[in-house]
Amino acid sequence: MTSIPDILEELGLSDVNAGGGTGRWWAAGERDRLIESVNPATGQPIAAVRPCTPDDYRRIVRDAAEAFARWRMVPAPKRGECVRLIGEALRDKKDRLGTLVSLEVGKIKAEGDGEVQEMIDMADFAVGQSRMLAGLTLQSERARHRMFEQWHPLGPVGVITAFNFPVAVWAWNAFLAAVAGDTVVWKPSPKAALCAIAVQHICNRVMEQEGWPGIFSLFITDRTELAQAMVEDRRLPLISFTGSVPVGRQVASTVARRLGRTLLELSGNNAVIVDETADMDLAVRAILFGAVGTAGQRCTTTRRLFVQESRYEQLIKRLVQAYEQVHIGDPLKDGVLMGPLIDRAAVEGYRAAIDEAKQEGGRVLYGGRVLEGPGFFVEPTIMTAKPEWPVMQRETFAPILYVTTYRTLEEAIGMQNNVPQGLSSALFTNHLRHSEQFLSAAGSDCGIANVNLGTSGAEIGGAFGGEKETGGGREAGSDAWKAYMRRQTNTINWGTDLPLAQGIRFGE
Ligand code: UN1
Repeated sequence: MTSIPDILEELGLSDVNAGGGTGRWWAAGERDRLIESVNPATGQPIAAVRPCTPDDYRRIVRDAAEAFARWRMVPAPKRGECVRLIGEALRDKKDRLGTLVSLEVGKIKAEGDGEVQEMIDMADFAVGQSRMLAGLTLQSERARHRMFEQWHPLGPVGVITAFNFPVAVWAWNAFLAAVAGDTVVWKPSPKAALCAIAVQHICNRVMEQEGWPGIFSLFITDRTELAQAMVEDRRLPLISFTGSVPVGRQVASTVARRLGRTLLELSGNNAVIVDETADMDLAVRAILFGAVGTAGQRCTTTRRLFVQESRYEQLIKRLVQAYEQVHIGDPLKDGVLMGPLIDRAAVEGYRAAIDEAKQEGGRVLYGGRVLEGPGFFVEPTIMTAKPEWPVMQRETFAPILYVTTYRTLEEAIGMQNNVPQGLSSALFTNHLRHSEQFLSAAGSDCGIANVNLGTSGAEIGGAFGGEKETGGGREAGSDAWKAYMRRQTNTINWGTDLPLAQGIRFGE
């Protein structure tokens, strides 16, 4: 494998002086404090990054606001052309950037590369969207009046992302925002600062070549008060936040206080239902990917499994066999399916959830142990559990799958919906009526509902997001672009009279 310094250099992080596995990122920023980027597979630092100061923050937002004043007047298809070139640059760097994602957050290489592919797909989507930021023409009730709507750029927007999708989630937001005419201030997770710096470099090199510096900017901090300043900042009309429910609640109330807009992608607690007619091969593969993929650290991870009681024995037997084949280890090694959790705290969260479920009376059917040695590795785990237990009601960001049996589909859908979160859901069935029931108004209450495929691994073409405590936001495909623009209703009177709406006569 190429060394860490090589990878950093090839990604244009030449300022990172990485020697012996440890490096430093010397940018503007706090002189005396560094944020260490740690490889979760070894527990060793990769590089250290200087966080932004309050002064840096003020400058970043001032510049983003100034750049917005110019960018909003560039025709949208021209903005799309910049994003097209960014997509090309990402294609060129896919392998290297995918490796950096693996190194910094512990995803297996296929998933690190997959995340970069998700950025590329998003760039392509945004390029097309740049010619389709269309408003409606509406029918005026007044003669010789034309009524229509237009979508205008919104402003500099704030994007706060989590460690688990350190590059793709920014792209969902940033590429749509950019074609919409917004500038983007990105606060990445401090646990994935290198990925953010690398992406920022790749994109900004393109933007500078095209004569558009300052459209994307990066604000790295691990200080709550600085993140809070960003969320409170009236110059950012939209804050897009991906993370936990407790932090999302704070973001939402802070932004609501200034009557700004939020786009929230918060916790999921996603379930798979396997009915009596399900194709077991499909179900087992989908559950394995959904529950074990990314070491259970996706917001779409399968955390709950409801099995029709007649299929329970068979499904558990096959799942355990599949889990036994999962190689855990260095995420960059061929054949490894599960890398580490992000840090020690995540390992403690895993341990605590398993202990709590055991105390309630849950049985471990597979796994359940923290692995010795360097790095933050755990076993993927299957446990029996009851849906009302608090541990099954909340999202633990780890590969723990809770299993419960059911008799009727109504019962299964009821249990599935009876949690505070509402992101993703899936039913495995060959029964037409079950499928329709699951997708009906009385079916799954989630933002994503799938039949015969799992809860995770959504493609970017659909709107991504969920209901209830998941926050209600929609990102990526469909009409998610509207969140980054302001709608204006326009009426033009081309007549010589001034008829009033609702037939009102005034002073005539
Ligand atoms: C996330 O975990 O924050 O659907 C996003 C998926 C990915 C995105 C997950 N495309 O699993």
